Amino acid sequence: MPGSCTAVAHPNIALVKYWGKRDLTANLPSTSSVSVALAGFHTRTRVTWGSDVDEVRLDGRTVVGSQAERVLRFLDRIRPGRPPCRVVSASDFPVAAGLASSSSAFAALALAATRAAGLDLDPARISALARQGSGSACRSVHGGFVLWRRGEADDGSDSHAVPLLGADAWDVRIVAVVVDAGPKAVGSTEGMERSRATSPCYPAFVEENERLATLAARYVEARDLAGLVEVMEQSTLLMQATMTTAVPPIRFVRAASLGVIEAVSALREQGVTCGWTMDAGPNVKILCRASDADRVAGTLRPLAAGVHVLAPGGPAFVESEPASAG
Ligand code: 2P0
Repeated sequence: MPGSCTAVAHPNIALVKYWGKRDLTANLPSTSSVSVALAGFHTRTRVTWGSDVDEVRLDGRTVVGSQAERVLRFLDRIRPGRPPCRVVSASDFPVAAGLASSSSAFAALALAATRAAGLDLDPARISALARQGSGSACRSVHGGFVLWRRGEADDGSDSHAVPLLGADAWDVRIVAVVVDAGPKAVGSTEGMERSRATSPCYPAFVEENERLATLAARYVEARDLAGLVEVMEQSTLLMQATMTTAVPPIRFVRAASLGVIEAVSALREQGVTCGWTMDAGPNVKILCRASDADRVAGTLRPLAAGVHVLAPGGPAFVESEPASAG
């Protein structure tokens, strides 16, 4: 059954954070999280199942070593003893956008690889599979606003994302403010494990973040922006508390990040419903109404190296049906 398939996925950003794992190999999270997919940015991945040799090309270059191994090990999970595969993947969003590409990368890979292998899995199964490549990728299988339930099962079968609200169902925007496009000092996987293992704040984060995820899902379904941004900021601050009290500490916030956060507070005092979040880096993302996005972006542009205004994006999709590779 050799075949190939191309799939496309959007990256997502967390509104309530995934930070810490209860199982390191399967990427089972300590808490549930909530996210929104970002339209306008895509990862497009073609998988050919049954090529001459294993080959992984990312953004126009053949990769080897740990980068290739991470992709190939993922394919091994789909079918142990698989034939050699060719994976060609490219993302169209600039590194300077300050957004993690692993969420869209493993969502597109999970969809393309299963279809190319002749499997037609439901979105929950594809989401659970994508999670094993990179945790946040399970959320990029669905579009719009998404809840990733932490799940209880040891095998991770109930730890996958579920859709809350479609991309077109709520007219909001994400304003991504780039203050520094440089590489991360500490990767997410290492940062969350160090926080879990050494921060005295970590147990409080886990307890409170689970409550915030439930609350955020309700605010999304009610389209309550004021409630959602309050919860989003609280989850971000709790995550940062675990980072800054880890041993040794992890500090992503820069002076420029704080300048953006203060400007967001000032906008709110002027009556604009909006809130900020940050992830494992110095850049700041603001959630606001579509009708306020130009004002928010215009206010923050002088403080930033770059500003992107993004609408909620749709689910991962297959671009071409599986075709026989001969
Ligand atoms: C999130 N982050 O919820 C959180 C908030 C970063 C900060 O998911 O180890 O690349 O591959 O499961 O998904 C980034 O971590 O980590 C992330 P792995 P991933 O979006």
